[in-house]
Amino acid sequence: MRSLSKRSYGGLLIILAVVLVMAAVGLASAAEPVNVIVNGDFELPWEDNSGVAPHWSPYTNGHAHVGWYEETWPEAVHSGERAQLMEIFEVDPGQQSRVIAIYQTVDVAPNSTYDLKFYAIMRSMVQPGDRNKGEFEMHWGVDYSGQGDYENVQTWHLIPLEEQNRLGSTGEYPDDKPLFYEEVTGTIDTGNSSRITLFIRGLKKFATPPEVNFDVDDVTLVGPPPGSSGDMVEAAMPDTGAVFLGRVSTGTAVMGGIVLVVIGLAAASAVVRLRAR
Ligand SMILES: [Ca+2]
Repeated sequence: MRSLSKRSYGGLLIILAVVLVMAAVGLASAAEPVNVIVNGDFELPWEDNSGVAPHWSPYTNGHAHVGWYEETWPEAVHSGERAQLMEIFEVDPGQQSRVIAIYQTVDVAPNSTYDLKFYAIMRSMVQPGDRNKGEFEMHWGVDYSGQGDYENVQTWHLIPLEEQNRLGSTGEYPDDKPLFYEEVTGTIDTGNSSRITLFIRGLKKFATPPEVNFDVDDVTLVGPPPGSSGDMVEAAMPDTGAVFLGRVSTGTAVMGGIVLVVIGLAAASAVVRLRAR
């Protein structure tokens, strides 16, 4: 078999160099994460009388008195001057698992992982000795079709929260402890979705009299900018030749980019040396 001429060898090296530099630039410019939630701190002034913060929508499965309110009680606000308050009481006789929720549909990058974080308070009128018996719960869930359809949520993630006295520091001694927010975290893998809906819900399981309130503040969902290809890059497996999708941090991508730039430059200088001969 005829060996490669110097010229065709040089041509191959040029192509290799160009490919490597392009790959390096692509990796090194891996976009910085962004928060895709709008008005997650609930600070935009309430525009109507629905009680639901701008850019958020309400959901309930009914059969109870439910209400959404602009929370301005400083003790029940995590940041700034506002939070989202939701309440349930007067459940219809025999009804179980009544739900109140807010949701927001956002654009996301597919094949990416987003970090969800928010803060919540769950507080009831239940007597101290009867709290934290599991009558109330909070959850978050995702409609991966981005249609804002509650029925599309397949998994509800239970938020472990302490059930506090609804009246906080204004309660009757000795049940007059100030309210406190608890941090909630989770991850959302977008799969092939470029648009998803995030639901945050409160649940009252039984048709008992006590009122329950849920406060939510500072919701963030952080990941690759919508429209980007996401943070999953293809990587070759040398042993099997298989290709897998893995999450690559920006730091790793930049390091990989630097390595590829060095390899590309080495290949390019080899071309120059070959041509100089
Ligand atoms: Ca706030």
